[in-house]
Amino acid sequence: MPMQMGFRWYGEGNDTIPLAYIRQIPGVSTIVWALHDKQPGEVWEIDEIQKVKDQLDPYGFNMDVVESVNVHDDIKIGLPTRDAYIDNYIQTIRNLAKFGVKVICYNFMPIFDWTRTDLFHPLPDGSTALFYEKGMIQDDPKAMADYILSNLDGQTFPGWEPERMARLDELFEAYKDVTKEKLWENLKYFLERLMPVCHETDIKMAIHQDDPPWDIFGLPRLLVDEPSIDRFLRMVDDPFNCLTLCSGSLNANPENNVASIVRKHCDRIAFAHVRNLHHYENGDFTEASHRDCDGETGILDIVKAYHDCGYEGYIRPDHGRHIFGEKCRPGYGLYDRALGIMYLWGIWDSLDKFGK
Ligand code: CS2
Ligand code: MN
Repeated sequence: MPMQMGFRWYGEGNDTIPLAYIRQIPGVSTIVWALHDKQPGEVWEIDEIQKVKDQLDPYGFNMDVVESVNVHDDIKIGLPTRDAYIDNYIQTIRNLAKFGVKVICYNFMPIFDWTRTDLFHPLPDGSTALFYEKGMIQDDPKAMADYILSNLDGQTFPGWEPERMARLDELFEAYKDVTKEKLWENLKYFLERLMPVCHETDIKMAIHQDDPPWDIFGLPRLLVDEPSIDRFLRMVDDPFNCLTLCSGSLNANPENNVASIVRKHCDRIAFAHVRNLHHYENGDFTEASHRDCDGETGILDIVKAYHDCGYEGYIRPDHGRHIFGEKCRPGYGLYDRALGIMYLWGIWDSLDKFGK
């Protein structure tokens, strides 16, 4: 079996891209989905999941991969209330299992999900892409949140829920004693409670790396490089404790060699995100097309590593550029991600046919 191709879709009424179009991209079998109107910590109910299934079924897509079931801040902070939120998470896992879900992608970043300083940065070819200007992320998380929220046109943006962003002061206060070691402990506590349920339901927990892979606004970030990934997998050494290996998140630090991490931990990668970054000398970076030579992430080496390892897990193109005049949510348009998929298949099929 080859890798299983997925496409992230934000749901009916919350995504500009019709499922009918996604079906026309060759080789997509999985819709990577989520209930985007849920707050972290809430149980995903059966009837709500059923609604998504009913939307996907006519197109023949499976719903094997969820991205993401977000983790409540109380779990990350380690508050006494965490147990009730973990109970809810477990109930969500059990409900998802009824629909054949196999992989849950999540992250353990304090307060924010991925962070960029420009969501529509113009590129020389006339397209736009996500951009990270290192010098701009200094000390004003509020300005950052305002900027991101003002660019959403009423669409949801995971990790930047307006309800949470309105409580930023409170959240920063709550995290003030959460050191990096404390955060590791809280992650371990969370996963150790989940593992028995994962075995029982055959669902893998697949952590996404932190994006960018370094501390921001004084908040600790854990999954940032090969040693921290090693530590994570050893810490809860269980085949259901897996990775969503994100090439772009990791390669925001150009020292990270993603292909070598693939080779080392292929059996613990449940879900692969592939995207390409172009780095500037001052540490800024922009997201580029998936084609290897358009960035420095090493897309050819990464896909070859998956192929050599006989990867049979799920994969998806990650953020794309905004091209052909498309109006879409940042990073998640149809066209560039469809091109990305064809590029990934192109590499994969050539390796299949012509060998090493
Ligand atoms: C995205 C993330 O930054 C990325 O690469 O894929 O937003 C990802 O969806 C979440 O961090 C997963 O929980
Ligand atoms: Mn990713």
